[in-house]
Parts: sequence; C-alpha cells; structure tokens
Amino acid sequence: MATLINNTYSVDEAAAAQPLTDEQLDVLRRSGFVTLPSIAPRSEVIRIDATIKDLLDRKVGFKEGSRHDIVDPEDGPGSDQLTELVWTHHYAPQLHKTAYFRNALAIARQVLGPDAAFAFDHAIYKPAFHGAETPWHQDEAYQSDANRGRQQIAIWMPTTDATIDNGCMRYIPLSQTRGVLPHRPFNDDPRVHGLQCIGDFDPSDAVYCPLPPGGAVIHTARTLHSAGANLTPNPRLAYILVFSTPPRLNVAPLAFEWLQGRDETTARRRQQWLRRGGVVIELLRRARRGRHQARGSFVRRVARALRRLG
Ligand SMILES: O=C(O)CCC(=O)C(=O)O
Repeated sequence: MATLINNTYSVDEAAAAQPLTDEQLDVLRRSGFVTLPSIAPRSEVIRIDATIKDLLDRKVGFKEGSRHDIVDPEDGPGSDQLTELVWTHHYAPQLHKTAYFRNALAIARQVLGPDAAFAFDHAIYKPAFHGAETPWHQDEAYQSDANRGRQQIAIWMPTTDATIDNGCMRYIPLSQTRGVLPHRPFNDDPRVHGLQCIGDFDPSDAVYCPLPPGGAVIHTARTLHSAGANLTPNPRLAYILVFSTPPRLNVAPLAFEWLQGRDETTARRRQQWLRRGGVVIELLRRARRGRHQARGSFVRRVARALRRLG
C-alpha cells in the first residue's frame, strides 16, 4: 500500500548554507572530489529518503524513460539491479524546497561561479543483497552535445548509510586531469543505459568515501568514479544534484563515438512516450526550467527535442 508522505519541509530546518572551506575547495580542485560530513539536517534527510522511496515503489517515470535500470539490458518495470530515477523533482517538486538544495546551489556557485545553475537531479537505488556495482565512468562521457561544453559538478548525498559493503562512492584521484577517457555501453551491450570506462586506469587506486545519511561527496564531470555492489540486508539510496555553468561553444566539436548508434531500451521507451503526447508535458517542463536559464539554451533544447521526435 502506498505510504502517505509528509511533503512539507519546515523553514526552521533551513540551515544556513555552509560554504566550502578553502581547504575543501583546494581538495576538490586537486583531487577531483571532496567529502562533506553534512549538507542537510537529519530530519530533512529522513523525509527525502521516504519521498524518493515512495516514488520508486510507485514506479513513477517508467513510461517516460526517466526511470530505468542502469545495467540491465532488458530494463523492464521489474528490473531491480541498479535503479535510477532521473529528473526526480518532476515527481516531487518539494525536493527542491530543501536546505539540501539551497546549500548545494550555494556550493555550486562557490565552485563554478555566480552563473552556475541547477542542471538536473537523479536518485540511484541499490537494493538489499544484490544491488549491482555502478560501472566506472566519468559523467562527461554522457554529454551528447558535441558543440557545447560546460563546467559541471555533482553533489551526491546518501539518504541511507553509504558504506564499503553497500556501495559507497569511490574515486580515482587526479583522474579529472586526464580528459575524457574512452567509454562503451556497460558489457558492450548497446541496449544498456549505463556507460563503462575502458580507458587505462587502475581500480586499485580507488579512494572509498563512506558517508552517513546527509553527508555528501562532490565530484567534477571528469572525475572517474564508481560504487560497489550492495551485499547488505538494507538498500542504499542516494539523491544527486547536478549543477553547471551556461554552455559555451566548443572550439573543436567533442563527439563521443560511444554515444553513436546506441539502441537503448530506455531511449526507445521515451521516444514512444513523447510520440503519444508526452511531448506536451516535456515542453511545459522545459519552459518552466527555461525561465531560470538562458533563453538561447531553452530554445535550442526544445528544437533538439523536436528534431529527435523525427
Ligand atoms: O550512486 C551511485 O551508485 C553512482 C552515482 C554516480 O555515478 C553519479 O552520481 O555520477
């Protein structure tokens, strides 16, 4: 039975934004990632956890391709190896009326500059006992716009304990200095959504970042990272906010060959949903987002969405 979620977040929980210290900023710039002991009040994290688990229980976003399994080629409604819900706040807008969101935005502006804005959010769930490993990757490897680049950071907050045994984040220090390494779809299966880095790196160099609920780790778009399997009796859930600078024209186009000719199960589902009327919902969402972003980028994104509909 669906749980009734209290989805109001009280103002007294709005902890003042804690900027990064000079030392934390320095660690992020040098190593490509930095951990924070706390980014949101505990009571708020409990409500975020309940809100997202309710969305996952109800399987929202499946038809529109926002919910998928990162490593399962079949990616059916029952897939539960490594579940991702992208654009999480579309289904629970209160997730952005949080101290977590405010603190994360303030940190993003400190790191990327005053033009930095929210880019997207996602939640990643590793079920108890068999949650799959998150493949090694750099976030920029998913960037499909060859002509435009942007600076980006992801702020990863677990709403449950994140431990070595249940799949906390792990990073290869300094990997952000190596450019975008070669990737391929996970297990070289074009139907799979998740990408896997096949560049030259040594996973034994990984630094593990266990965190309590409400702690956070920040990484750049080129920091090589992954997360282990969940072998424990409890699920692991993280809610991730991604921020970026406005896009700039690339001097030379950066087209990643691993994004060509893909036949993702999720993308096919999304195309069907758009064709069956989802395009109207999508345009409204983009218009709402566009109010907070540069006009040019909104128009370009709508044009791209329409082109993809063919
Ligand atoms: O939560 C996970 O398992 C992986 C998260 C991740 O890869 C990311 O936030 O970029």
